[in-house]
Amino acid sequence: MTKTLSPPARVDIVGVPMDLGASRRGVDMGPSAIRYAKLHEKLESLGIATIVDHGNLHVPIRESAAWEDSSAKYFKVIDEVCTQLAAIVESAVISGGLPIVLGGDHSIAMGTLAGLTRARGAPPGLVWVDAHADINSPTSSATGNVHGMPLYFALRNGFAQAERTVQIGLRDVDPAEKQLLREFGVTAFTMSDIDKVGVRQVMEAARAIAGAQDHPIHVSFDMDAIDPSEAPGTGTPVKGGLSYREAHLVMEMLYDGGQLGSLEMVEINPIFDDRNQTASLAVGLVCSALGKSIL
Ligand SMILES: [Mn+2]
Repeated sequence: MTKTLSPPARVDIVGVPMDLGASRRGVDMGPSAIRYAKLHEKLESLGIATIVDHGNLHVPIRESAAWEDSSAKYFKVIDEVCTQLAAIVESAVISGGLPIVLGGDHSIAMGTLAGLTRARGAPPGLVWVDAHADINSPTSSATGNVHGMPLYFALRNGFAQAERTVQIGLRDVDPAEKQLLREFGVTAFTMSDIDKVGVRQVMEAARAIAGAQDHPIHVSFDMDAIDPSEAPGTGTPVKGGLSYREAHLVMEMLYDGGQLGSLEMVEINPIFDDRNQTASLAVGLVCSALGKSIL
């Protein structure tokens, strides 16, 4: 490693209390849970000089929002919030900040990726850490839940490029999604791949693919990628996920690569959590991605 690395000088935090993309409610409390887990204090302790917290975006509540379309429920409302999120992310990047987006369900990734793409004129390299592929289209989705579709829309709308998109941690993928992953040409490392070669080799490949041509890398981290024994506070838990240390190694290796440009932590559901441990883990992972090391 020849690069001299240091934590970013400025980060821009924005919370998106969105739960319209999911069936199980409660992820709208994710941004509060992450802040209560001392996000600010821990970022300060890394030596980050400027921490700008934009607060939470306004997200209409389910009781007053309309479904409109059962193949992509609440899409219009979600899209409106994503437009606001994109504007904040775009201006944060232009101001020299590293955006940290706090979810909320994973549908908000559409807004984050749109903002990053507008700010830089090209989509970021994308490392998508998740138990699920989130690449359903409204026609392939069995549920109509938009949090299962953000990668589909990001790829289709040009806010992500398949050849620089890597998924890590998959273990629950719909048959139609397998087809869509192949059609788009997204690289996917399943939990089985991690079992066979380990996180280190997977992350070396992921950095090479997502970080090709020196593009900044965005990590979109769904907490359900982690094993439910470590991250119980999530709406769609699946057994056999990343261990505590594997999850940290993913983030540490993104920092070591020197190309991390933004991150989002999504799908934290305090209703299912145990004493806020999932949000605390999310804060620890953010710190690992931004340069916290053991020694
Ligand atoms: Mn997801």
